[in-house]
Amino acid sequence: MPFGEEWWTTKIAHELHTFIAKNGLSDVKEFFEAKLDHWKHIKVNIAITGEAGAGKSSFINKIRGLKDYQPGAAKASVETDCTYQALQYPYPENPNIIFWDLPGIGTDNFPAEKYVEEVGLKKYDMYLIFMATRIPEGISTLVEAISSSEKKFFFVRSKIDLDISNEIFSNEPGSISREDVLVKVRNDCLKILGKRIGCNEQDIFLISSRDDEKGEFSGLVKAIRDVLPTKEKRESFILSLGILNRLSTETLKIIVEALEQRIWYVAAASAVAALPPIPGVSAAADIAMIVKELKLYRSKLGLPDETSDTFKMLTDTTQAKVTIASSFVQLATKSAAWLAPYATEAAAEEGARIFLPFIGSVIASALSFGTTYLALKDCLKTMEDAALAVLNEAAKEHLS
Ligand SMILES: Nc1nc2c(ncn2[C@@H]2O[C@H](COP(=O)(O)OP(=O)(O)OP(=O)(O)O)[C@@H](O)[C@H]2O)c(=O)[nH]1
Ligand SMILES: [Mg+2]
Repeated sequence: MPFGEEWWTTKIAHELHTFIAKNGLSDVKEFFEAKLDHWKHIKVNIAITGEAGAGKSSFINKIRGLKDYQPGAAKASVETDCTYQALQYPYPENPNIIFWDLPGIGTDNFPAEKYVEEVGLKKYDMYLIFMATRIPEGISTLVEAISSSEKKFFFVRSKIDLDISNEIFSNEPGSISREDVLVKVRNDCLKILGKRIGCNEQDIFLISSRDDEKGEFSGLVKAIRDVLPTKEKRESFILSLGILNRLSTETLKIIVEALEQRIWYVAAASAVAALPPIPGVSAAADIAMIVKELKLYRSKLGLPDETSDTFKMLTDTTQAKVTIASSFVQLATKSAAWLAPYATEAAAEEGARIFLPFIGSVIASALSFGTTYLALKDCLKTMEDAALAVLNEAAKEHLS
């Protein structure tokens, strides 16, 4: 099914019908355009809590793409309990995504009962409970309170890089791997947490805020996305990720998924306007909207600018991939003729016709819809391949 089908059965289709019933067909384009920008206005509140000194502030800086010493970073320090009140740290790329650096639990300042009362747990979308070398005091009280608010939480065992170095140092060379250490630490956590609060393996993430490769940082990003309560919050969280967090293949895939889900909206918005067909293409398309979306792909996938030092350090093959991927934006800006092959493909697809009864009432041209859809899908794939090639080179560089 080239055009997917899931979309029409979701609540968006229902919303669209309601919108048309109320406003008629003339503003349908605005409906889709508003959907495309909606994620920028959605608030996501993520609470970071747990053991004092476990690495909460460092994680907040890491996920926001900031170094501990940079302006706006959360204060990270070897002194324990350096966070005394709930402080908010918005994403640099979207101030609506806020990480709340809560005080460490179980210190003299914050015994568990007082803690739950003071931090006001209900206002957050989900919780990360940090621990380092021990299970935080008062954890059962905290978990009970979070569970009763029907929100999701994960345990985060940070500083896994230190465990890996320590185990490698204490064992015969080559006898213990990163994976062995992860299994060992996870089992240790499970033994204590499982007994105390009935926690499962998939609720625990072992991370390093120093070194992505050593822990499960991208797995945690994906898990946070999956437990956010609405599709809008999930989209907003992923599309707002800082540049540093695009530096893993797993995270890149998650971002591509979020971008793919937008293609229906762009294709529909581009096709409802009843624009005159582009000469030589036979279909119509809203070029300004397509260019805007292609620019979003380029920035969200972190494709390096061709004048940047990063680009100059790439191999010829990867440079060529990045150049082709980036050229879509210029191509689309200069002339719409590049859409012609997609229009031919769309005309040959049965998929668009299946949706004609619905499309016919809303969209001026199913052919325009199919053309934009296939063009964006292809461009996104090419940009993803280029971004992966850049990542692979960066990984090789890191290892050498
Ligand atoms: N090696 C390593 N050190 C870390 C990691 N995360 C944090 N640290 C260090 O651990 C110390 C405490 O980290 P913080 O981020 O301040 O811990 P916190 O949980 O915010 O502490 P409080 O706010 O006092 O509760 C700092 O020296 C950090 O640099 C990690 O993943 N790996
Ligand atoms: Mg802190």
